[in-house]
Order: sequence, then structure tokens, then C-alpha cells
Amino acid sequence: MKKKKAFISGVSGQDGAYLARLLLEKGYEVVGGERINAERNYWRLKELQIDKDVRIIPFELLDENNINEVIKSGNYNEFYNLAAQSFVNKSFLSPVYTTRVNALSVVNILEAIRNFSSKTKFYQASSSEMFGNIKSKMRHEKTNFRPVSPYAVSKLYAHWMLDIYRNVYGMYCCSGILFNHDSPLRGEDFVTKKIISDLVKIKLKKKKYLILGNIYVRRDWGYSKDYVEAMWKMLQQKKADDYVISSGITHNVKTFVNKVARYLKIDLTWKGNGLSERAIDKKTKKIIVKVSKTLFRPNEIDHAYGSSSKANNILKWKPKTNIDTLVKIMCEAELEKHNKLK
Ligand code: NDP
Ligand code: GDR
Repeated sequence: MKKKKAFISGVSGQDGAYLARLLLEKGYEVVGGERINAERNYWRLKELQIDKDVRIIPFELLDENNINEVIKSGNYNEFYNLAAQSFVNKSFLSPVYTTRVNALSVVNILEAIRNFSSKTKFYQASSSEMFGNIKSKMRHEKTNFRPVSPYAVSKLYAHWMLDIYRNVYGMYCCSGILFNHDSPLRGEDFVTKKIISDLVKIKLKKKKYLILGNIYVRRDWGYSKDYVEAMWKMLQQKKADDYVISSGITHNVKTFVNKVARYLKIDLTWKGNGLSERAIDKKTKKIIVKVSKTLFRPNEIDHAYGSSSKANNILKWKPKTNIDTLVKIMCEAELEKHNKLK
């Protein structure tokens, strides 16, 4: 049987790397898109030992001609659009750039598929951020959207355009509305990776303290390796549809800090409140976690979790990794990184 051929935009990112590995294991020919002019940035593919197995070609979301060329010449069975300006905080500083990269590019991709490759199945990396702040804390596929960041609005634009291409042009397009998912391959800017990276350095006496923003926001965290399986499953169904992918459980940032500290055997005690809240290492009596107003977001989603019942029923998908195992996996990888540097 002929190998299936898949294209992954954002292959150098966290999900891109895990998805590439999954598709290779399933016998796909995997082509990955790399930003034109990007510094060669394959550390995640190397980490998973698949850098030699993925064919990398230039792919730039801001370049319509490039998008057309990639889709025209590729003859892909499946196209996973994971590339994005994915940092919510940055979107407040660069709303126009975020919109161009995350929203307009998706219409260009959809148009290119419609014009040149109408049999290609399309997956769009949508986000739980699109729900924003609404009364109900639990979110599912029929929940209304009320985005609160330029990032979320850009993702929602793409999500709704995809719906139009599916309904009006009959294209096979799926939108995965994913809640936070992290891993040892997570970018350093994101809170889970930042907490683990800094607490490990503090443990090894390479750093004095960790500075965080709002530690009372709650997130529904899962493991990227589990979540990319849901992406693939979506494109294997008869009917294209949208799915919420989540763990269904929330914790606040402070709890995540406590879990990491416990794993690293740092005995913490919290003192104060508001901006003067801090965590002290009981053994050294030193402050090792501080809160800073500068890291608070202008708009925030305080508390939200997802229901993946639809994904569970139709895709037979459910998360395999709970938060404690995720903390363990991420801490072990971080400790191992420092061991190798010795
Ligand atoms: P990452 O930030 O790790 O990866 C983003 C990828 O997009 C990188 O490969 C980056 O390339 C690429 N990229 C950025 N700008 C461009 C551009 N202009 N042209 C081409 N490529 C570009 O994200 P994740 O892997 O965590 O997330 C994957 C997708 O899922 C994103 O769309 C994100 O918004 C979405 N998402 C993520 C969630 C999560 O919790 N991880 C939850 C919900 C949605 P480079 O290496 O050159 O920077
Ligand atoms: P998020 O992830 O914005 O949910 O987007 P991030 O890890 O950046 O923030 C999670 C929560 O932690 C709070 N926070 C801090 N965040 C960061 N980055 N740094 C800090 O110091 C800090 N202190 C507190 C934040 O305010 C926030 O509430 C991720 C991305 O992967 C998106 O692409 C994706 O769409 C969503 O998850 C679902």
C-alpha cells in the first residue's frame, strides 16, 4: 500500500515534533515546514531522534506564494497546521503581527487546498483560549466564544473560516480546540516550563529565585504527546468535525509550583499575599519564588476546564497522563539536561 503523506507546519515546535514522531511510527511520509530565514532549529526533532526522518521544506505563514507552492506541489493526504505565534502574552504586544500569522494565513492555506489539492484533509490547531471568560467554567464544543486576547481572536477567526470552508465548499477540515498541553519540549516562555527550569536551577544553586505573574489563575494541563494523538484521530474519521481536547481538571499556578517543589524535594512555605506573596525554602530560609505585577496580563482567563466527552465517544480518545506524571516527566528531563552539562 502507498505510504500516506502528511505535511506539518510548525514542525520545529513542541506539538510539531511529537506529531511528526507519531506519524512516522504509523508509517507516514512526513514533510515539515520550516520558517524561511529561521535559524536551523531542530532541537526538538533531535531530542526525539527523528531529525533525519522528517523532510524539511521552507514554509512561511506570511507568504501566500510559498503556501500555494507547498500545497500545489505536495499532494498531501493530510495537512496539519500547527504553526503560529503561540504566546498569548506576546499577542498583547503585537496584535497585528499575531493576526497576520495566526488568522489570515489560515485562509490562504484553506484557499490553496480548495484550489490545488481539494482531497487534502486539513487540521487546524485551535485553542481553548477562544472561549475566553464566560460564566460557565466547563467548556465544550457548543460553548459560546468570548475571547479576551488578540491571540484568542486570531485563533477564533481561523476556526470560523474553517467552518465556512467545511460547510460551503465541502472541504474536509477539523479544528482541534486544545486546552494547555506541555512536555519537556515546551518553549521556555510558558509557565510550566519556566517553573521547572527555574526551580531546577535553584535546586542546583544556579539561580536565586523564580518570578511569576498571577499565581491564582487555573489551567487545564495535559501532556503534548497524548494530545497529538487526538489530532491524528480527528483526520481519520469519516466526517470532519471539531473536538475539545482537555484533561477536565484544573490547578492553579501556585499548585503547579508546589507540585514541582515537592518532586524536587524543596520544602516550601508561602508567606504574604497579593504582590508580596512569596515562597520560602524552609531549609535555607531564602525567598525562592516572588510575584511581579509586570508579569500579569492585561486580560486573563481566570478559571476554565474542558470536557472531552465528544472526543472520548467518537475518537475513543482520553488523556493518559495526569498532572503529577507530567510534572515528573518534565522534571526528570530538566534534571537530565543539567546532568549532561556537567
Ligand atoms: P510552539 O510555539 O512550540 O510552535 C510554534 C511553531 O510555529 C514553531 O515551529 C514556529 O517556528 C512556527 N512558526 C511561528 N511563526 C511562523 C511563521 N510565521 N511561519 C511558519 N512557521 C511559524 O507551539 P505548540 O507546539 O505548543 O503549539 C502548536 C499549535 O497549537 C500552535 O498553533 C498553538 O497556538 C496551538 N495550541 C497550543 C496549545 C498548547 O498548550 N501547546 C493549546 C492550544 C493550541 P520557529 O521554530 O521558527 O519559531
Ligand atoms: P497560556 O500558557 O497563556 O495558557 O497559553 P502560559 O503557560 O503562557 O500561561 C498559563 C497561565 O500562567 C499564568 N502565569 C504565567 N505565564 C507565563 N508564561 N509566565 C509567567 O511568569 C506566569 N505567571 C503566571 C498566565 O497568566 C496564564 O494564565 C498556552 C499556549 O500554548 C497557547 O498557544 C494555547 O493556545 C493555550 O495554552 C491553550
